[in-house]
Amino acid sequence: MKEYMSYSEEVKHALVHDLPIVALETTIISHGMPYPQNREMAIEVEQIIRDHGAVPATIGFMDGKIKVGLNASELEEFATNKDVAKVSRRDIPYILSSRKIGAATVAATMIGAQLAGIQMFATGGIGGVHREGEITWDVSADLTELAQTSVAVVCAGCKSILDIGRTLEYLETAGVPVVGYQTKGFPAFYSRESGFAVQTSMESPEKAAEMLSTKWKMGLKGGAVIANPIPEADAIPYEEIEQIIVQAMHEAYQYGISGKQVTPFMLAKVKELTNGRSLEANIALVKNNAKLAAQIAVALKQNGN
Ligand code: PSU
Ligand code: MN
Repeated sequence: MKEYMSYSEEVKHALVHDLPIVALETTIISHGMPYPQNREMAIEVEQIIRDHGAVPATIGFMDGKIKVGLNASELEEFATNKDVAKVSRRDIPYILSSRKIGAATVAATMIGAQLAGIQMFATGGIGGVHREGEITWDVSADLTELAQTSVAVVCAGCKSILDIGRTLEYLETAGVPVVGYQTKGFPAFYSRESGFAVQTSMESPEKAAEMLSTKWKMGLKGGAVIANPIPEADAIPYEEIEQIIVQAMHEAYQYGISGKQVTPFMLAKVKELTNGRSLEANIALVKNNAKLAAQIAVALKQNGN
């Protein structure tokens, strides 16, 4: 396995000295946002993690390696290269053996993080059960990954382009804790509320770290979702974004978009229909999640994890 891993100097140093580390995904950079906002977001998010006492490890696939920690030119490559594949669990063997460039989804980032010994991961939103998933069977591999890989994901819930109720049902069946950070409701990415409740609510990073460390000490494998609502000032009201999402879904259907193209198509469409406001909200919530993930990572190390 070691032959497939490659670490940045910063991450190598952190691993040797047992410092808190927060993993970050590359799909959000290559397929989730346009250039140059994607590169700026990636750089700023890494800095927020450092400012809160942890070390960032942005994960992607390049030259037959899982890169854990990217340098500036590698990051630029993920932000600009149009041929970056979107890599989830099933795509990892091919992307490594073909030595192509691939962006890691939540699922693939969790795999890379676990292989590197990283327990915390910050992103925007997780994938889930798509609307009409009972017909299309479009259920993100992020969910099966959360069931088996022991990495906690801090996110702003998931978008209502997904069927949030069924996504939460799936996570319950799979035994994945879903924790609301200072909230009793599961957030819907652009909006602070989805109308669905979380299983449990935590008031501090320390409490969240305690729960995670208990889970893993018990030998209960798998991840957890730490759902952190978008800051009030950046939120878009649910009803407003809902209409736009429905319109974007109609267009996706008309164009025959399917499979792994669905999420990137929807993200770009929603941005267009909100005149860029959705992108601003997206950037704000990722930053907010990076801060919380760093705080939990620090607390986990203080608990001896
Ligand atoms: N949701 C977002 N932004 C994203 C993604 C999801 O709000 O960028 C990305 C993540 O990388 C996630 C992936 O893991 O899309 C899920 O894709 P799919 O539904 O094809 O599994
Ligand atoms: Mn899918």
